[in-house]
Amino acid sequence: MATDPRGNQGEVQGKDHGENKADQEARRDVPGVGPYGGPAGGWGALQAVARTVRRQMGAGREAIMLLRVNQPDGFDCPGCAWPDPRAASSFEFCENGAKAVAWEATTKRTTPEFFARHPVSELWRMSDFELEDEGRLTHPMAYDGASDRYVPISWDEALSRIGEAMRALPNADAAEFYTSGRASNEAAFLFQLFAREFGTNNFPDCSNMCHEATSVGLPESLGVGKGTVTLEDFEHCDAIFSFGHNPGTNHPRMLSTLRAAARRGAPIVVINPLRERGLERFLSPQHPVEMALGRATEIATLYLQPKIGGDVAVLKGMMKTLLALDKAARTRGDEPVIDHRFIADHTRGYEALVANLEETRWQDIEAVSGLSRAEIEEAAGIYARAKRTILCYGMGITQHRQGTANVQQLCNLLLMRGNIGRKGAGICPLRGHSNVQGDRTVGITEVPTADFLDRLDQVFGIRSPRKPGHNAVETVKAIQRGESRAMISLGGNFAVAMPDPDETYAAMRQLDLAVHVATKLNRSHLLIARQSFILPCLGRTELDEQQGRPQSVTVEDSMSMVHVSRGTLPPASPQLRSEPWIVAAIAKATLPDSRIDWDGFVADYAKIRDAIEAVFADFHDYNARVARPLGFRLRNTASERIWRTPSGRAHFIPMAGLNEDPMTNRGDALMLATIRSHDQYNTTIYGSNDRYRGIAGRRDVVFMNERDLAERGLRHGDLVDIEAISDTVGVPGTRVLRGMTAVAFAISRGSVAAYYPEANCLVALAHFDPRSGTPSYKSVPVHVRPSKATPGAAPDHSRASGMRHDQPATVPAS
Ligand SMILES: Nc1nc2c(c(=O)[nH]1)N[C@H]1C(S)=C(S)[C@@H](COP(=O)(O)OP(=O)(O)OC[C@H]3O[C@@H](n4cnc5c(=O)[nH]c(N)nc54)[C@H](O)[C@@H]3O)O[C@H]1N2
Ligand SMILES: Nc1nc2c(c(=O)[nH]1)N[C@H]1C(S)=C(S)[C@@H](COP(=O)(O)OP(=O)(O)OC[C@H]3O[C@@H](n4cnc5c(=O)[nH]c(N)nc54)[C@H](O)[C@@H]3O)O[C@H]1N2
Ligand SMILES: [Mo]
Repeated sequence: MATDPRGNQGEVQGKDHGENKADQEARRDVPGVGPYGGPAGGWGALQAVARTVRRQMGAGREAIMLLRVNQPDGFDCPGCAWPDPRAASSFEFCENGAKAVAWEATTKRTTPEFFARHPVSELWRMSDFELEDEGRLTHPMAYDGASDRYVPISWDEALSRIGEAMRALPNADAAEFYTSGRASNEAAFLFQLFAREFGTNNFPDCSNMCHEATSVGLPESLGVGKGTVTLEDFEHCDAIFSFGHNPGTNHPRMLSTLRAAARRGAPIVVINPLRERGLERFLSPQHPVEMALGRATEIATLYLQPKIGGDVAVLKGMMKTLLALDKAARTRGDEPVIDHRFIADHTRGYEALVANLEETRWQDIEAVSGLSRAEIEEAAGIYARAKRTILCYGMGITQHRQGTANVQQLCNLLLMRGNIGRKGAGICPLRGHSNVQGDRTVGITEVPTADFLDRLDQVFGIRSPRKPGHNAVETVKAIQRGESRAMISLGGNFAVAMPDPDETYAAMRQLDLAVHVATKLNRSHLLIARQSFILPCLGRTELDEQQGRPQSVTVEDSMSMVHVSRGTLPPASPQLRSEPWIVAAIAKATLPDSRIDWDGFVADYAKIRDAIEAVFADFHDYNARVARPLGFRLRNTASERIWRTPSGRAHFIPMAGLNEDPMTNRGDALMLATIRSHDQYNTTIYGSNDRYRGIAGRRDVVFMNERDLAERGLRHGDLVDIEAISDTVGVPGTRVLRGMTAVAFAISRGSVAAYYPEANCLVALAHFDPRSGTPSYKSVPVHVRPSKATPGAAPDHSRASGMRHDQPATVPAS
């Protein structure tokens, strides 16, 4: 579709910002909503950091600390999994990385006195923002039913009660071990070792809600479950394609890489239903001259806005174009457009793909994608001319009912021109949490391979269970059925991150035991089980000393680089323990006859790395290699054109039809994507601005195309209700989000977007990709109607969370 340029002009209209004149005439004044005119980055980014830092830490501490982010001798940024540049000689400025660090290193504290003042029923009414904004947890706490409060408990007593409750479970599979992707390799390895010695493979983890479609899709296509490119490849590529991710907000350091590519003239093609500022223009705070002159770099050469869920149609259209271009080239006697040599030598399934493409009609491609054939051919032309292409993607690809198939169509496109396994080319899934990839590598998976379990058993003399465990959705189901009775969470905010709070919250309240290893208080901790514990842990930024010696941990970024992270700040409280310490302590309390030397591991984390190396061959010389300034890269066979698939070749895997969600495209339904604002980290809400989308001081908005509004008799600024169309996802029940404000936005026809986690109440638990279990957070069929909510009614935190709407913005608009 042709895009509405609104959102590209003028300034954000916040409390103290005027609105651009033309816009004022074009539409009415909606508080906290206005176009954003600047590029991504720039002075606004610096100001936003300064404010967050001041609010969380006062002044002083931050400078030294921020300088240590992503430095060889500092801690790994908890912000995202984008890799560090090779020459990490100077601090790479990143607004959202700085916010993440400031949020953890805050001087605010959630103390036992705070818990004494507020019963859980009262905490429940606080917003997610307010809960975490109390600051760092300081003491182990246990829930006391008589007073409806969390009360302080000693580590010894907490551990002994947890151990006892774990041993009282009817069987090992009644326990769930949740991991959020911040845990280090060391903590995660001990966690999976404990669970497997205990006897289960129940590892729901944040990856199940995130890149699971990648972890399932890529191995079938390429024989590895990870991206194939390195940062260096970006210096050599001739084109970059970006599908369904928003780096300006979620991987801000990637903008420097995109900027460099754009400056050397490499075309960047964006496929995204929303106009995202970071993909359009970027003003680098790293470059003083650029900043002083306000000279932003244009990022996207071609920005296509398909309908939500239209990517397969776009990809098939591009591949169809390649077939036609190839035919034409060969008729002319020119160099072929398709790499037939590569296909013959390295792949399987090409004929089936061609047949599938030939039977796909352009009129269907246009209808499903919402793009014209000419637009898709333009994108395909750029791809056909580039010798080396990198394709990047995020949640806009994975979080659909056919997320896995979606990922595989990306591989098909790349394989057609041999764009895997050579310099300057490859696939680049943008991972979420800073160590989500590493956690997987060291064994956090509900479907472990037999080889890995054999090796684990051999090294530790244990007998790991062979039965596959639960992923995140299966965990909720198992709890609902009463089969799972306990959950230990290594970080995260499981219940708020999952779909359908009505179902998920109720399930969590049925547990016998809930243990939360956490840095900050969140809503999951308030879903009280028969016994509930909060165990406060050290964060990345903090010094971790064991037996008087400072310890470091290791993490793996999105490009398989493993490196050291060492905290430097004094711990937020003397009662904090490290994650490896806590995991080992729970293991000892649960398994008195354990065969594992937990104390030895905790005394020296290098021993944990030795154990990881003993189990995984790819970690050879782990301690030595990780000691190098930038660490080392784990082997990625696909990037060497070694295909670890059953056939020993890369596979073209066609998908039937074009619809990423065959059950849900219906009549006048709109398709809703739940997305992140610029002021949040998943369920952690830093503030209520979404600067690049022109939103200030609120989160209760739904982004809509102007014509979709008009068709429904709605206007920009109207109060609306969003109702999920339940029968199409095969689940009964009503899911409504009331009292949202409709915002006219540069989003494709038929598509709407609202913020996660507020909109999670619209996502049915049963609506997920059956191949990977990834919830369809990005394709919820909905109706949008005039609201039945009472204007000014208090927001309902029993389901929707986030910022209180009547509360002033934490951070004023910038
Ligand atoms: N500051 C910050 N950084 C983060 C996070 C954070 O919350 N805050 N979260 C971290 C985590 S865990 C993750 S997984 C990543 C997430 O990073 P992203 O993958 O960027 O995540 P989302 O904000 O969910 O948005 C995805 C993008 O997909 C687009 N989209 C929606 N539906 C479709 C579709 O059908 N097709 C296409 N092509 N695009 C679509 C949306 O418009 C949006 O631009 O970021 C990580 N980094
Ligand atoms: N609707 C919708 N839902 C989604 C998504 C979406 O796009 N739309 N995205 C999904 C994705 S991609 C993901 S990854 C999940 C995220 O799901 P999670 O990873 O479970 O959620 P987070 O919000 O990252 O977790 C925040 C909490 O982690 C704890 N924490 C922070 N740092 C540390 C630490 O160092 N150690 C420990 N132990 N705890 C710590 C704090 O207590 C904080 O409250 O959400 C998913 N849910
Ligand atoms: Mo994620």
